[in-house]
Amino acid sequence: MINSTPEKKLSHNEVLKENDPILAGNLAETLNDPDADCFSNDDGQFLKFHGIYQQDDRDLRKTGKKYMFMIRGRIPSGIMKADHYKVYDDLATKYGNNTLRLTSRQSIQFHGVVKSGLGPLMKSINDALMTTLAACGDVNRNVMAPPTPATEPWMHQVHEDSELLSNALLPTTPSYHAIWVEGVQLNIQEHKNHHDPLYGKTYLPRKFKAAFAMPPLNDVDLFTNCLGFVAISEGDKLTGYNLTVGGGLGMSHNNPNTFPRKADVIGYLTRDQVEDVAKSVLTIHRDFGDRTDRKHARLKYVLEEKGVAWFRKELESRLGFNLEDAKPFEFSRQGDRFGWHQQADGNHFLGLFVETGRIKDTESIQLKTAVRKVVDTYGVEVRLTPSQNMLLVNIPSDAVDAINQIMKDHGVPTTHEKSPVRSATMACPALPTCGLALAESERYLPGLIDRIENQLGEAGIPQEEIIIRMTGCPNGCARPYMAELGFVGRAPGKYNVYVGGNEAGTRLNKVYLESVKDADMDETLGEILKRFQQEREGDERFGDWSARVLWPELESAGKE
Ligand code: SRM
Ligand code: SF4
Repeated sequence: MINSTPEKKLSHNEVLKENDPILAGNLAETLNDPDADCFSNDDGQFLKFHGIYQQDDRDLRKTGKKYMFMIRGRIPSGIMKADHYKVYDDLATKYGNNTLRLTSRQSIQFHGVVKSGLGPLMKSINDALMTTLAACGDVNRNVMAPPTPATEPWMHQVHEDSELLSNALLPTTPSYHAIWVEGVQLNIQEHKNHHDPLYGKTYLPRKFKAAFAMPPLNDVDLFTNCLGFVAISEGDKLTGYNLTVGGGLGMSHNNPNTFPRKADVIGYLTRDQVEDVAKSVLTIHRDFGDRTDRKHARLKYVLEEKGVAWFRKELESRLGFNLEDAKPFEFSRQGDRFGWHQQADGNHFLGLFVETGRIKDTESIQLKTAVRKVVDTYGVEVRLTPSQNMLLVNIPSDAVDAINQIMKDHGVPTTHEKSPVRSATMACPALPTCGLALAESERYLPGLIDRIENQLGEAGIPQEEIIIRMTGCPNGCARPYMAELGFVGRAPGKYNVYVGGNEAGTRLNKVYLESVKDADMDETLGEILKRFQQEREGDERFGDWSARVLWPELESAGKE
């Protein structure tokens, strides 16, 4: 079923998929052409399904387009064996810009890869038995799950379910292997009738995102996902999951048909039902999502327009069984644990704050080299967090001192008590790589945090933690709409300021000020933070104070 009407035409991407259901385009042909520095626009759409974005360096646009590629891995739950991390690290140095970009969905992106490096990089990832398939595109993306070694003895079962889901929702196109491993251009005509058992011929109307969470921790921002599983346990046993459906954050400025939406809780299922339920939710998106308008094509709009009761009925009729009602659960916090902690099995893990998710070496901090040294020497497992940070896990007690020394030698802090506000930040990449950026984000936020640290100091609350997130446009890649204080780019040097998200990640924030200029940022934020210090009740958090005090002010000013 394709959702178009005589009045509304299918979007161009739908036509592309219909005509080339194996998503091969002319990719291999262009890849093998040494004179081509880029792919056609249509092939750019197919590339996404293979985990690749064609970009150009926006800093250099004035002197002509310099094409380069962003490649995103598929790393379920953000868990990486030491050997896999080493491959990423090597490839970033050899073919990328010598940085690894940890993403807000527990993956890694390479940036700045030129076309001659694309083929070798992709082959190396596959040779190491990893993949980038479906890291982007109209398919299920990287599946998230809590990465922090916890005390619950059943955590590994959540990771097993996350991996199972990641594999079960992969598309079956033969073109990925043909292009990136064999370098062969498949004949599209011969595969015109390819019909993926799950995705059909035309895949989903838009991207689809899934996550697992373990209450009371909501480190994955569960309610921002299309599909969510909330682990429910009894005693020492994981019994099943509550199902959440219909979250998503992307919106466009001045387009009221687009908005961030929190997922609804639908019901409860047992562990053995995860795959069936996930596939049925996904096919509801496939069959009912809007294929005429890509800005209105996410599953969240189906939920918003058809309602939860309709959705549950449709889901149960596809499943052939009824879900139980959802079990009680509560989220109370999000974020990562930094520094050294003991795991339930007696080993240790080290949580490292990675500013804006960028693993790199600078003069003062050689994070890339330090992590690599630890991974090389101790073979530790690397876990990526949904807040763009990194955990080194399963470290025996007798390696702790030596690892501390390696970190110290490279200027990498292993405690983050100095600035709680900095440790709770996220920024999307934005300029110069992202083609959609309206303003800076990754390059701007660290400096803004310096200024916010000063403001907090002046307000007499230097140790205050405020969850701050910034994006260079309203698509919401660093989930700014769940932050206590969010900044969303409107134009170069101008940001909308959002307030009122909460620590549990269960409340969307609201726009408080529009188009605040960089030059006015200190005064604006200074005033808000001063008021917060004066008006907060007890140890009320910034987000809760904003929702209690600033939201009603917005309402009475008629700004809602
Ligand atoms: Fe995103 C598009 C980066 C998580 C909503 N996102 C993009 C692109 C690919 C730009 C483009 O389409 O040309 C960005 C690449 C920039 C670059 O140079 O690297 C981009 N998104 C990212 C990452 C790397 C941000 C980060 O700081 O880590 C995240 C990669 C996650 C991953 O590993 O898979 C990333 N993007 C998100 C999230 C957060 C999440 O999923 O938890 C969201 C909001 C949640 C949601 O999906 O609703 C998000 N990205 C978008 C959207 C808006 C989609 C919509 O519903 O309208 C776009 C635009 C689009 O798809 O057309 C987008
Ligand atoms: Fe690009 Fe916008 Fe996503 Fe930032 S939020 S990475 S600017 S699409």
